[in-house]
Amino acid sequence: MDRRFYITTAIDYVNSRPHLGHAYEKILTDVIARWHRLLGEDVHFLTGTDENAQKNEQAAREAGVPVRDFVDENTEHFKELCKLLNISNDDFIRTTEPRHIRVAQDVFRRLHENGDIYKGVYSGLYCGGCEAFLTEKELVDGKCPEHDQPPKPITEENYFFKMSRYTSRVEQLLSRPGFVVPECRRKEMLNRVRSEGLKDICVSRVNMEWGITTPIDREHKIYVWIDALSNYISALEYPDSAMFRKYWPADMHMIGKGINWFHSVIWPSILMSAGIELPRKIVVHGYITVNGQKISKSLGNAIDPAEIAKRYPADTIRYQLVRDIPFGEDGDFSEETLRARINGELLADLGNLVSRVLKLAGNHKGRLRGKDHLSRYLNIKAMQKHMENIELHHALEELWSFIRACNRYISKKEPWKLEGKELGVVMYNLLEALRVVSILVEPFLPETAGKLRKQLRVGTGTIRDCSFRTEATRPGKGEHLFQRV
Ligand code: ME8
Repeated sequence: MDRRFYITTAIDYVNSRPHLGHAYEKILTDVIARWHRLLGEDVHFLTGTDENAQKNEQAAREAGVPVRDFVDENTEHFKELCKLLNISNDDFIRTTEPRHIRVAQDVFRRLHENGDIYKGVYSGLYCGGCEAFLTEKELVDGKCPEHDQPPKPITEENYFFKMSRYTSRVEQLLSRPGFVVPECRRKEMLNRVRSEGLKDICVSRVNMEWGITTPIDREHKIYVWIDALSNYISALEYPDSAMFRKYWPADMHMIGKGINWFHSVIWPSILMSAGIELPRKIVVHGYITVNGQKISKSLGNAIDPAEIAKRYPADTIRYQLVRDIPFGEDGDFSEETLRARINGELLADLGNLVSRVLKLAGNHKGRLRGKDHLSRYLNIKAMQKHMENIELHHALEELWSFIRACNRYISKKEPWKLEGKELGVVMYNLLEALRVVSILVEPFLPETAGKLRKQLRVGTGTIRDCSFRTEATRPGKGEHLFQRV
């Protein structure tokens, strides 16, 4: 295979079960991963869990469960979520795995060997939600704006990473359009680097039982963000595996907007110090909100995606989240909108089209051939462009405009009034259209795509199979793709 494509999600804290925001990030990443498989690329898709955080330990204590059992149990829920939503990840990394611990320590050792680690006393405000020290400037009314909680003052003797050394290189990196998308997120980071520069950061913590011990001092644990970020290379068995050589640098790190600084500034600095190539792109999505408020465990308004997935097919949840939230923006989730999408675009546009076409096709025994104008309504190039720009909602709209064109074509041709060769031509165009839809819809609605292929009696395809062939395959029986809700 010619091109390889490595894409990752953030790894989730396991202080509680997953919420809809976690589901959203995995769905977005899955759509892109599946799209690149359609393009014929050799895709590696990584997700996983961030298990060494202090807040996981705290949550376990509060629950009265040994930390290891607690993180084991919650991790299962994250793995389960991936299955429920048909997430096609190739690997799932847990930061408590030996393969990760080894690499996190190796990265820390490299920073040290490069002369970028020194000991100092840190006095600052720590937000347990962010697992990060905050500056006074970042607070709103004395509270962390992400978690709506006041940070705790901490004074500790820690190891520091000389991130200040990388200010100009990181500024250069952020000056490159496309390194962070959307563009506004890149500018946000660039402006912050230009106004504040990079400060040295604390990369170890003392008096902690849970976490990865630093390779240079047994009393210290590696600061959880340094540990967590290295998952992107530990899962490839950095430094000298075939996997690492093949897939690194990552093509995309998909993350939520609250952790952009860690990915666009801190992660590149670490990689620069350790002498590792930089990722190609940081892709930043917005937040799922409920009544306009970010959902999170600490705000107590979390929606359990597993519970939603029990009541609605995974494909419909995927569709609603991708379709209704312009990529990069925040978007509200409500079951009402979900139901409207199911009854509307999914059932009325796609479901209806498929059942009409298959029913009509049953009445025609002759040949299925004779191209007319229908394929002109399909603009794959536009779809491809939108996917390249990570405007997933536009790509989906483009595909749906073709689906609607097919419905209009039926109304106009009135195939129920046709027979013989004429009917064969109309059915050929509709069946070929559906076959192409079954390919292009796969990244968004993988289960529906499978059902469609089965009804059409066609196999899986790639983008190369999206032009109309000379003759359509005779389909099987139609079944409903979606149920009205
Ligand atoms: O930040 N809507 O973990 P996390 C959409 N362990 N996305 C959301 C969201 C919401 N309401 N809330 C959170 C961490 N996210 C770290 C990451 S990566 C080396 C370490 C996103 O469980 C969030 O922005 O708090 C992040 O991308 C992911 O979910 C995991 O969040």
